[in-house]
Amino acid sequence: MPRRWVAIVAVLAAALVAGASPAFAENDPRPEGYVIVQYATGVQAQSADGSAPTLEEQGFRHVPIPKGKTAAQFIAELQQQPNVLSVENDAPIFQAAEIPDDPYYLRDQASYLTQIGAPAAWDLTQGNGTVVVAVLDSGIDLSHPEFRGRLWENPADAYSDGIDHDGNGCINDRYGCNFVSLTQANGKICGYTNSIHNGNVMDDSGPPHTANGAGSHGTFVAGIVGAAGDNNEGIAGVGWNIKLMTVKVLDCGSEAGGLPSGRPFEVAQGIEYAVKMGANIINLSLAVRPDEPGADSPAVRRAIESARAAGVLIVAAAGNHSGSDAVGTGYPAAYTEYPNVIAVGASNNLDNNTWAPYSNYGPAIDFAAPGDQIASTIRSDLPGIKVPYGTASGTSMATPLVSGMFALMMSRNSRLGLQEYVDIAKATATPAAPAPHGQNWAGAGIINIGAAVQRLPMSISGSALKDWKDVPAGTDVRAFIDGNECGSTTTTAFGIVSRYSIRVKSAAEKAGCGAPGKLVQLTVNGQTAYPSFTWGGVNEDLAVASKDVSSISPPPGAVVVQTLGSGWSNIAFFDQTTSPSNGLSQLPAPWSAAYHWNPEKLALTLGLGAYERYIRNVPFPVSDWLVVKQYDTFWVDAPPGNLASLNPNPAPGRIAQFKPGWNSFVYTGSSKEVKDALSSIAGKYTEVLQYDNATQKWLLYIPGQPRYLNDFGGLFKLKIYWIYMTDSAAISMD
Ligand SMILES: [Ca+2]
Ligand SMILES: [Ca+2]
Ligand SMILES: [Ca+2]
Repeated sequence: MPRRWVAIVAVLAAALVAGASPAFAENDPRPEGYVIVQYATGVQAQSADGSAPTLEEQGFRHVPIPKGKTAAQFIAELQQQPNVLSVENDAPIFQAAEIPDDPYYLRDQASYLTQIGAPAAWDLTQGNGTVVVAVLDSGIDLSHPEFRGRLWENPADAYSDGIDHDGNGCINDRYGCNFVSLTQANGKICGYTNSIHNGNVMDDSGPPHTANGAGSHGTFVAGIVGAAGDNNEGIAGVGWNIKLMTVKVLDCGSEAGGLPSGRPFEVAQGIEYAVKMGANIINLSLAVRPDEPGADSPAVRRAIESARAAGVLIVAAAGNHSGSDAVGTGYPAAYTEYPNVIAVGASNNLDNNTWAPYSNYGPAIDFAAPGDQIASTIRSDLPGIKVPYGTASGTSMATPLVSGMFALMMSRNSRLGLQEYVDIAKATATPAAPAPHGQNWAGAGIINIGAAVQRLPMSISGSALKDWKDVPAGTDVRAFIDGNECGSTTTTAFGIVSRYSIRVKSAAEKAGCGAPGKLVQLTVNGQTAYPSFTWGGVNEDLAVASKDVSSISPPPGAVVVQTLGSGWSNIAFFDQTTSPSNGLSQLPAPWSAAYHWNPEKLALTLGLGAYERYIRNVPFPVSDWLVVKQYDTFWVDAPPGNLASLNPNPAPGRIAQFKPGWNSFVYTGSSKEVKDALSSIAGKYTEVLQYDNATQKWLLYIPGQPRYLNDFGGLFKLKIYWIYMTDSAAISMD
């Protein structure tokens, strides 16, 4: 066992004994507190495949401290057990990082939201409902009009029958889950009766439990992130249309001062739940004083790691403790080793966004955001409330502005890596003025949501092809906008499928590059690739996935050249209708015969379809192919060489008629992927063949089978194809 923990336990135990209230402890069945025990399960913190095991799989348990024992005694007992890896008092208090500002008024938000560029961001995106922000707090007023249609829901367990339908460890968690464990304090003050994880996530922070009028912490934080905007009601959140997951990890306000509070294990479980249920961002407007023993919790660390493995961003308040001697950053914002933990300090937006004197500081701070007199939603069920809005100050208020920024960024481009969102937000932040203490309080600076959203790249991915066949790994793919190169990459191989993923710069990143409505043209190996793309407009996602692009060999020019091989060659006739003796005279000699497939000719043994033949210089009836028409195809045993014909320049709308069975035809449309060229007869053909005269090999295309199993992927202008039809049909070629 690491020696460090023993020391922490000793310090904690002394603190707890001093703070205990024995008058209630004797007969009260509710535990005074809990310890976090990690039992040996053999599960490593990081499994070999990179997936993170759950807290439970790692052996973490929340164990009530038994009656008549101090935390120190209980911990000492547990430490004697051979299967206990670690045990810690779950004592540090996460306090909501709010500075109450009573009474609540609806105030103008425009000043601070303009300072951080929110209106410019809304010009590009107002957020979309695929981005989920989990608010780990005191709950949310689910009935507040500003959250209508904006609450994340779990349809698999949207009941109230006491059964955990989806087996996720939380009963009837329709809107989220409540992880607050019963204690004597929250039992008395909040009226809690059990520690069962359930879907009761209504915000209960504030009066009548508190004396100072503070309350609605979770509802307030949620409104800053995602209250409905432009709805003629109350205030605007940063993201108007994102989804809010309600995870209750703070109680109603049972600690001194009436601010909602919780413990590390509850926060760890809340993080784990949010990750499991699909949150993209976790907002933690809460912090443990950095000087509190045990503030650094192994269970919270493991939960942060699982979030990181799942690509989930955790945006955490720096804390409001700087007025004390506790210089430093509150936990979990204080973790610097997890790139997915974003620590947020508060700026005083009423004074040029200088350091807000309550805001913790230190090396961990990544961003600052306005924290003073921020307007948001409050509980609509509080007594004496006329309008359910108010203002408040604190890093609790700055933090959801940052969460909202990331939610808008993810709405605008849903497929960037976490680090890129963070890097762009840092690159676009406004530098902050130094604070009197001289230490880092704002990280990269004051967030600029509009600049961050404007800078986001477009991302396009799929397979890179030439003539609808995969190109080799390492092939060059580039993006051009108005002739400016705005991105480049090379292909990678995924088995025998080529993959590309290109990041196309915005005009904010590189002049002349992407902006709404701009045409994005890709090239594969220097050749124009199709289709092209359009830079998305308002509320469109700049991430485009699974879009195959292909360069296409150019069609013949004035002269069509056909290659003859050493055996029988399959040749198309491009001149005007004539007799075979005349029309075939240009073939290199010597040759003996030409065979023309007629799908309607009765064959003696094979049913419909047979060859008509022209034996060189031998008349009817030995030769029964009497007329050679433009675009007829035939086989001939002429010697190897090239056959040049004038391009017939086929008019659009030419029809090819097909009969059941095999048909041979010259494709005269523009070169297209097979399925597109034959889309009008989809389901009526089962195979397409092409004969390569030079190698004397048949090339096969079967509709619906994977691209890499087909020998070719497109129909090309003025090439010969054989098609097997199950029905009569015709195609019209462009
Ligand atoms: Ca459930
Ligand atoms: Ca509103
Ligand atoms: Ca950080």
